[in-house]
Amino acid sequence: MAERHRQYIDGEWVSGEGSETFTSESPATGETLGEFHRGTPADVERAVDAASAAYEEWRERSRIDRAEYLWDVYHALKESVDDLGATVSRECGKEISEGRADVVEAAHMVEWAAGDARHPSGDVVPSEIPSKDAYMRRKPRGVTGCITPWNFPVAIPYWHMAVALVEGNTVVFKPAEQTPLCANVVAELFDEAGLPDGVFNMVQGFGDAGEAIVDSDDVDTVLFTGSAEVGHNIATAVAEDPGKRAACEMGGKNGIVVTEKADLDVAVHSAVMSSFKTTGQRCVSSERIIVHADVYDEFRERFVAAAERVAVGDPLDEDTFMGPLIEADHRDKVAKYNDLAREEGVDVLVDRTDLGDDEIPEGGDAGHWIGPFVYEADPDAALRCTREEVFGPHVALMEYDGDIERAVEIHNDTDYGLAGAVISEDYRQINYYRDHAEIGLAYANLPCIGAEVQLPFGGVKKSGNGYPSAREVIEAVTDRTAWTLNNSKDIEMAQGLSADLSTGDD
Ligand code: UN1
Repeated sequence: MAERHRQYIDGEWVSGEGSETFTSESPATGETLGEFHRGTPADVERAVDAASAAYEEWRERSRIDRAEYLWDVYHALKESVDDLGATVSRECGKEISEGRADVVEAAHMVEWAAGDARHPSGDVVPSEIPSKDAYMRRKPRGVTGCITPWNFPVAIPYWHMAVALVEGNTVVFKPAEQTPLCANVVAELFDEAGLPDGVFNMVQGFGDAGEAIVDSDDVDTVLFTGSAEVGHNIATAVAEDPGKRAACEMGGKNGIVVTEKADLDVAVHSAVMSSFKTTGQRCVSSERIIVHADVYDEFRERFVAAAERVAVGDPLDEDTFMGPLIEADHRDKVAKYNDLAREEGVDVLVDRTDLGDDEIPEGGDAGHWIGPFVYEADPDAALRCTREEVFGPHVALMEYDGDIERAVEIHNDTDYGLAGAVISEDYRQINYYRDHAEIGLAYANLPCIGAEVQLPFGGVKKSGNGYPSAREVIEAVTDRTAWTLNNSKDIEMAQGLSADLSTGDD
């Protein structure tokens, strides 16, 4: 019988308390990729205990020493771009260049965090008193729970964990249940780097394991990337405990504005990349393209032609643009949103909901595949299909008339605020968008996917309350301390406060 993959707790691979197992299956072919012990809340408790015990020693080390372990992880990631990239594609269905990019992005994040260890940390702050030195210094917060999604099964775990570890926190990692094989490699790389026991722990499981992390009194910080619903529940639960902190990065209903001054080659290319890469399953994917009336007909014709042509197929084939959706349940959800759009009265332009047999690779389960769905919607109609995140290749074209202010008004008419783009050759329009689009990641003349790790990553409104990447993770996993030192034998107070101890007797 094939080996069952285990939990990684306190430096050991352990089966865990429960007897249940689960499997990972390729969404493209249904092939079983591995069998895993299902972690329980009791396993989370053990992992949190191990992380708490390891914390005291880990936090006493220098940042530079802690980062040394991450350089090993970085080199291992760089060497495994092809192999691990193929595993990513097999397990989550992203086409192969995206599988490799996931590993490259992970390596970049680890490189950023390890390199940052030798950069200044904190601030030197002026004081009113010449003999006082004042600083902002950082302290690690303790045990960090990292709950990560399936769509970037290698990169996002490192977004969270590389920084948390360099800053002196210990970690309990709960990866998405859809991509346990990739998570297993993430854990193996930490194990091979020789991190001290208990500094990194992983519990493979489902929502009950994630909840146990969020509810644990000994977890100080929760970093979450995933759905708006789960992120909302985590933020609400953590808010009950003022000593605990959650940084949650959730979804979007991201828009691209194509103005009358757009270069339409750039517009069509950007829109296709933003809407169909990862089969629309990025939190930054675009489901709304807002196009000026003067260029609408030409844009529509070209975008529709591209959506008809997009190659759906085997994710391991270099010619594929879109692989399958992650799960049959998710395909049902996306197909239901396509039906909903029809019920809401939109004009459907491209409907590849049901692909032909020749488009589904041999052995592929039809229940996972879907092609582009493109429709025209009235921007003033307040439709559910143009407001709710679908997380699939489901795209509304919205025609507007008027100036950039009108375009941005439509763009911002959603509860979400993660990513977006403006396509225009006019710098005034671009600057207006930059200053007024209610989003955290804004692009001009580019797709709204493909962020680099050294930039902040996160949204506003319903898209999140945190920035779980690079420098911004430092804010989440550390506490700032004001540290003031007197270099004189005299005590001098700020604000002109008297330091005279006279009692009035003499
Ligand atoms: C996500 O979709 O959850 O900006 C993350 C991007 C990637 C990360 C996406 N660097 O497209």
